[in-house]
Amino acid sequence: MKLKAIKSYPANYGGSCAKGISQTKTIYTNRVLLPQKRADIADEFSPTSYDEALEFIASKIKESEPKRIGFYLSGQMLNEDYYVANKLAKGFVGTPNCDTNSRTCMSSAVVGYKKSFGLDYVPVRMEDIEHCNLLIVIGANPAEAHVVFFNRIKKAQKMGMKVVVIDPRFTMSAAIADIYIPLRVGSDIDLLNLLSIRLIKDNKIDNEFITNHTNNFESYKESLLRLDEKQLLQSCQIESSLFEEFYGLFINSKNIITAWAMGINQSVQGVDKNLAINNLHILTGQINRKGSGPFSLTGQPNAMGGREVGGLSTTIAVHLDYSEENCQKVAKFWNSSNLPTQDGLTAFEMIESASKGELDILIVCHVDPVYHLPNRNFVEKAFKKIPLVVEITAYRDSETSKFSHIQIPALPFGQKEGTQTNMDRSLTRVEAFEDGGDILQDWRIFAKLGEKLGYKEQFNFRTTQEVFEEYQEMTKLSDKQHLNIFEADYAIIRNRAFIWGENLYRDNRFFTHNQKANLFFVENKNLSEQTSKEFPFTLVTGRIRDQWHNGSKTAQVKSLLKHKKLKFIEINRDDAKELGLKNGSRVLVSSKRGAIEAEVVISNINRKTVFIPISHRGVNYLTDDKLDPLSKEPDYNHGAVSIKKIKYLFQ
Ligand SMILES: Nc1nc2c(c(=O)[nH]1)N[C@H]1C(S)=C(S)[C@@H](COP(=O)(O)OP(=O)(O)OC[C@H]3O[C@@H](n4cnc5c(=O)[nH]c(N)nc54)[C@H](O)[C@@H]3O)O[C@H]1N2
Ligand SMILES: Nc1nc2c(c(=O)[nH]1)N[C@H]1C(S)=C(S)[C@@H](COP(=O)(O)OP(=O)(O)OC[C@H]3O[C@@H](n4cnc5c(=O)[nH]c(N)nc54)[C@H](O)[C@@H]3O)O[C@H]1N2
Ligand SMILES: [Mo]
Repeated sequence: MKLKAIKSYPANYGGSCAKGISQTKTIYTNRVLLPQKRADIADEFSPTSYDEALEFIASKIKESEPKRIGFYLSGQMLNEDYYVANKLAKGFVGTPNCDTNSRTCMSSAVVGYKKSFGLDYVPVRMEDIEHCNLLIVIGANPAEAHVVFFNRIKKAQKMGMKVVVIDPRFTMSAAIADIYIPLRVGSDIDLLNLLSIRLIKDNKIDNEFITNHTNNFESYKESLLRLDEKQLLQSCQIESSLFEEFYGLFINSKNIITAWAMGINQSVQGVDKNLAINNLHILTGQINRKGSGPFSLTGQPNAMGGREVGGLSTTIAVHLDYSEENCQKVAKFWNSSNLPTQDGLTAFEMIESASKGELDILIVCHVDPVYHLPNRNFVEKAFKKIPLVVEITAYRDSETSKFSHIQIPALPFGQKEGTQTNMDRSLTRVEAFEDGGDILQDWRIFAKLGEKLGYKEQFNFRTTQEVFEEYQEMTKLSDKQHLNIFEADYAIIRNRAFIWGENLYRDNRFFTHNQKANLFFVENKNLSEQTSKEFPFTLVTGRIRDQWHNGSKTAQVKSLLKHKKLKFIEINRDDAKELGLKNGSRVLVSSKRGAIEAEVVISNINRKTVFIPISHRGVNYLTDDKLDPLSKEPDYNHGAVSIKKIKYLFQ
């Protein structure tokens, strides 16, 4: 089958990466096609039916109590799938423990935006890049992780936009940078604070914006100016001339966008790092104008939609926090008397709770937590303590499938339909271009489970469009009606994206208590695991261009395996020399928590820093499970590891 690009379609304008194009192949390979069950994870699975499996799950839910039940959802689910799952979990099973892998992804950005501007709202669109003079890419590698957007970056650069890349690794994105800053891993707050100090001292800030639209400037400034500029620079381990070059470019650029992703968010100080970025834009008034603003690059296809639907355990639904008033509104809307009243456990907290034997049932949908959560040895032990693990998935061989008791097949991309929101608030349609036979789409599985629990009427949707329309109606409950998804039209977005929340911060009025943006003083506390004699390297993890996470789809496609190996470790040339390593050497990488093997790739990464891609399914045996105290996002990057050459007997 051939796919044809629609060049006029907004968001990607007909562009796709190699992974996207390969979707026509991955629809058929490696699929789970039958519901399966087993009593013990040591047993083989045996076939069952949707009805039998869902009846069994419903009976177990009735035997348990809401707080002992968890739902683990995904930023890759479509809005309709998310909506029905969230409605079932929070509205009718009555558990607040319904979270998503977006917790491991951009929850630090969510909290950062809310603290600075009062709302989980991305105030930049992709098209802004065409009006931008300076793009700062910090802790992100769009050349491999946002391939289509990266093409737009390159185009804008040709038109005169400058690009600064700040990353301890010399990435494919760094390769096109006008200025590349190889800062010490984990020192971003120091660099951003240094920049803010200089802007204030040289009066290169936007005084009008600060006076009229900003809170806390005086106290922020007082704390900030107590920091020592020299020490900050030293902490970043960069030359002062390089900083000056960056600073010069910054103050001479009219419109500035800062774009960031996992090198910032995935940190024990992920929220603080986000605040440091937001501060910079508040100080300089670089927000709410074309071509400027703090731009969190969202990772998964529908991580934004998940936030809007309310899939995180810190919201009930549609951007609504757990206040008494909101709970009443939602209970009335869903006609439910079973709603939880406060935040539930976040992703990793559910696993911590399982490790104490406090979880009876975990329903996992479109996500592979055993693979993707940090400190995997701990995670595996916790999973073994959950009496019933249900995995709803489209593909075989996830790491979680090794720990699940029931596996339920779902229709994959290409056979399902619905809507999703991309990183710049464009709501688009996903079409089924193949018939999926008897397999059910994710939302139908949750709706069927709802029926089995006795809520036939509340889950009586006939089509995906009906689900969408109920969700739309619910977005009217959002504060100040800012989430205007209710204005979209399911048929129209087939050809034209709907952009929600355009110009929400009109006239620089934010969604805080007094409509002003908040400055927060933040400081680098170096809270990540520190290197030691035994573990002298800092581990950074991330993506490669042609593989998608655990590779259940992409690692099946031969042409996608050509770009980079799946299980490599990047190491600095001089470090490699000291350890006697060459390209292709095999090494054992160990942390306090576990060990894995990998193949050496020598690169221009900073010294004493190594990188392992998450296409290496074992990467999280190494990673640290420290969490940011507010966003609860894990500190995946920045654990300490050792590297030992593996000597084969017959080498
Ligand atoms: N090909 C491909 N693309 C994807 C995905 C995929 O699996 N494959 N996944 C999607 C998802 S879910 C996500 S979340 C996004 C992620 O998108 P990105 O975050 O852009 O991708 P990562 O490779 O995780 O890049 C993080 C970068 O942060 C750098 N970094 C690490 N520590 C630090 C630090 O302390 N400071 C700074 N400044 N930089 C640091 C790393 O070296 C790395 O280059 O990608 C999305 N796109
Ligand atoms: N060390 C380290 N760990 C990380 C990260 C990192 O940078 N470093 N990044 C974190 C981030 S940002 C993310 S987003 C996560 C990603 O981690 P995950 O989201 O767990 O990874 P995926 O491989 O995308 O898992 C999706 C699962 O859904 C299945 N699936 C595919 N299509 C469908 C469908 O239509 N329906 C259903 N029900 N299932 C389907 C796939 O087969 C797969 O098993 O990893 C996190 N973990
Ligand atoms: Mo992500």
